[in-house]
Amino acid sequence: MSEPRFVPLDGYVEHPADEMCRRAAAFHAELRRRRTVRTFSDRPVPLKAVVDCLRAAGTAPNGANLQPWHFVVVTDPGVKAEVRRAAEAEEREFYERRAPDEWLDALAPLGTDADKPFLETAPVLIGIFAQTYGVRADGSRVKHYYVSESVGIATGVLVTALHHAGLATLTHTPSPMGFLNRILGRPENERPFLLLVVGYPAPGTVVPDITRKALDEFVTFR
Ligand code: IYR
Repeated sequence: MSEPRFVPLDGYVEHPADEMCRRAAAFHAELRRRRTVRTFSDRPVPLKAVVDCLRAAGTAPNGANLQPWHFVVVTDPGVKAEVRRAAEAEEREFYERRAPDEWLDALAPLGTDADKPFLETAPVLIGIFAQTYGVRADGSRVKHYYVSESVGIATGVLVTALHHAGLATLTHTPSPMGFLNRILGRPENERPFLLLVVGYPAPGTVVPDITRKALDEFVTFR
């Protein structure tokens, strides 16, 4: 067992209360502008910005600091086409057979269907994988903890960072998405968590006319 080692906390910045409130309100104002889009421009994005957003995602709090995630950045048109083909095959099954009516009813306001042209149009896809366990150099397994929580938080940071940088995202979850391991060459200890579509919205993009819950509908103070 290794001994803990400590260093001074040097990155923390305290803001006076009024500045704290101003920053919190400004951050909310920025985040409430974020909308999931399903029509993307084919304009390339600065990969350097995406890379820094991935660095931000990699700072997420996580189980035992084992950082149980892996991100695959896809820009190759051939790979994107392969992902689209496989995703649309699963999605056709979902929409035509697998999805219960209640699920289809819940999705109706979003206007989604089995066609996923954005998987080829958008300049960047990020395959996000959750490492259900780690593998040491000698092939033995390392137990991972709170994997879904960890990868979920990292994904939230990534979506937020990309929005902050001025990029649009779509959290796409073809189900099942085991095909991502094959196409993106990831090992069997990694479970596909989400496919993040990244780019600029297509000119004239429209989004569903839906609302968010009011604060008192999702927060309780005691
Ligand atoms: N994976 C399908 C269906 C879908 C499911 C949920 I829950 C959504 O919020 C949106 C879509 C698709 O991507 O179309």
